[in-house]
Amino acid sequence: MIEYQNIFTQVQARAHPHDGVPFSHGTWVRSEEPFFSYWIGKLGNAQIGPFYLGFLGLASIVCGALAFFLIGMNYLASVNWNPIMLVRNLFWLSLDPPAPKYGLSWPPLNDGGWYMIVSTFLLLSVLLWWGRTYVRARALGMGTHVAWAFASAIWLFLVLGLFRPILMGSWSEGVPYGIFSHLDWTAAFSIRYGNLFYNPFHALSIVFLYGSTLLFAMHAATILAVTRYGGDRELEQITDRGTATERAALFWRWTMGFNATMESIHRWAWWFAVLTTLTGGIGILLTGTAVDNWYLWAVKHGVAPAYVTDWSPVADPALAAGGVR
Ligand code: 07D
Repeated sequence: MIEYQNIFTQVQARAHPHDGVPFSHGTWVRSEEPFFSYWIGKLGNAQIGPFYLGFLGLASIVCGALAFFLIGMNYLASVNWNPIMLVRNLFWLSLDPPAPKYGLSWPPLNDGGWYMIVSTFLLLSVLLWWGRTYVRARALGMGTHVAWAFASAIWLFLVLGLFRPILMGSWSEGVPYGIFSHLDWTAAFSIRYGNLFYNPFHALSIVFLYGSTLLFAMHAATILAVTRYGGDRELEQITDRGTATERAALFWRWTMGFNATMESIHRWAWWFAVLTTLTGGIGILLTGTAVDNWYLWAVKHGVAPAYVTDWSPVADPALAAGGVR
């Protein structure tokens, strides 16, 4: 029994490679002979292939690779085409959006034009991959839950790079493509708009992000704890429930007073994950468009206390030069 435990399963059950369920309406066919990898089997299913890459997948990979390549070439150009400097400065290099003076017009190539081209390919790549998740799910006769969860992440991605810049009237509002530069952008964005912690949608997004990790840990731990009763064999748990599910449910009834069901736990997980980026996107869309300073917004609405200037040693940021009232 002890040998049959994942995630480090010692015994790998091997049968003939499985081609997968038949499907009719694919653009192309599944290709390549499937093979087994012992090490991949340590993490999940040991079988690799056969592969399916339809038009959407291939077009997405081409667009994504182009974006990646163009970012790399811009990095190289910025270090005078010196590959050593590319590696040494990799984390500091950045492909930046155009300057504010260009507004929503198309900037010259070396002044944000490459950024716009890369953004276009990146957007195409992400949207095409979304199409692939939708179409493949349909071809398998599945629901499209994965596609809609992915759409929630794409919503935040679009707010950051497309919708908000348009509402602000400038492509310069976009996020730079660089390791440290995007971190700096994030910190500067928070400070510019009066500390993002006071943005209630940022707070909600964190609730769902942290909530997702908590739910994921609880669900994963519960199922692993009942694998000895077959709890991880989902099919059997539905057709012949045995004692694993009941134990798992009872455990939470005893410790928490409430239990999710085998189905509802996945709905909880789906909603928590989806709401992270859904609420996040709303928060970013409101920033700079409807609200210019989240701290002052919070004071105005009684969420945060105002600075009491007669005894507080801290200067009221609203009174600082450039402070927005
Ligand atoms: C970013 C969007 C989907 C991505 C997609 C991917 C490719 C790549 C690559 C070809 C993740 C497309 C791209 C496939 C292709 C190549 C090369 C999803 C994304 C589709 N925050 N904060 C959040 C916390 C602070 C700030 C969310 C915590 C500070 C800003 C989340 C803390 C400041 C923004 C969160 C904290 C600040 C956020 C992100 C603590 C300054 C956002 C959720 C403990 C640092 C974003 C509303 C997510 C947002 C966001 C957490 C602090 C700034 C909940 C825990 C105060 C500007 N923050 N944050 O899933 O939605 O992202 O805000 O301090 O824009 Mg924050």
